[in-house]
Amino acid sequence: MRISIPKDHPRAVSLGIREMIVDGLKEGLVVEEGLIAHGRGETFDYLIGEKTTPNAIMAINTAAALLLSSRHPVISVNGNFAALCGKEIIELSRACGAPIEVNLFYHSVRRERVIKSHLEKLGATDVLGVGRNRTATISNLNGERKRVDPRGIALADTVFVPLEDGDRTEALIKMGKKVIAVDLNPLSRTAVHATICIVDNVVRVIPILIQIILELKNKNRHSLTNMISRFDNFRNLDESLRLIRLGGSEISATI
Ligand code: PTJ
Repeated sequence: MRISIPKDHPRAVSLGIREMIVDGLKEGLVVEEGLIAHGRGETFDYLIGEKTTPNAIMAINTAAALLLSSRHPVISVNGNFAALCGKEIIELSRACGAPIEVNLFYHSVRRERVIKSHLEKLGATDVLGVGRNRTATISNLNGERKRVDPRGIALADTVFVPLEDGDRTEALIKMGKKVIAVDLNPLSRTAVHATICIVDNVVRVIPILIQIILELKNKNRHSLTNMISRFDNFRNLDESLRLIRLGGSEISATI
């Protein structure tokens, strides 16, 4: 039985997000290991003050520019992302014209289908990477995640990969693709290897990303390219670490 979280509870938002993951587990979207991954994310979220930092905004701006200037951007969806951002994934796909592809670390055909139908119920029309459609291969990668859809990740020049587990980002980069990651842990392999890592909670990132994409939509290619070339992923990650170190007592007093 679930107790209802009082709205004025100081940690109501964080506890609410936690419940979305637990609901996702019950619906078969999320694996048990996804709860542990979420807990790791919560820790880093606590350390950055559970808010979108100025350097995360800079990374989101650059990610929007990259998605808009890519020929074949693709949004990769795993269990946690589907549970936390179902409706927003579809809005993001529409805003930047990127297809949605399911790609799972703890792969099962059943969960692939549950995620697909969850997204379809929310309005998605063509969810890639499900069942027999996974006929292409990502080189330099072991496990089920190497099997991808030839119309999606295989063809993509840019792959958007929230809550990633590291080695796939490296493999995609080795294939010459650009990777936009969303990872609360600025020390993770994903964060370090991605073209752009947004160090923030995916729940906060996606609505801001959609809004910025809509604002940048009429910009010409030259100004988008300029925005991308000004971004330095390592410097941005360093800034996240600096804010974590600075936060200390100031953050713990507020959350
Ligand atoms: O659905 P599957 O089978 O593809 O599995 C998905 C998980 C997330 C379980 C799998 O990819 C995994 O084990 O990931 P890791 O290696 O635990 O990495 C997840 C990363 O996401 C960690 O660095 C966390 O800090 C980060 N993270 C967790 N929750 C969030 C997050 N980053 C942004 N927003 C979050 N809400």
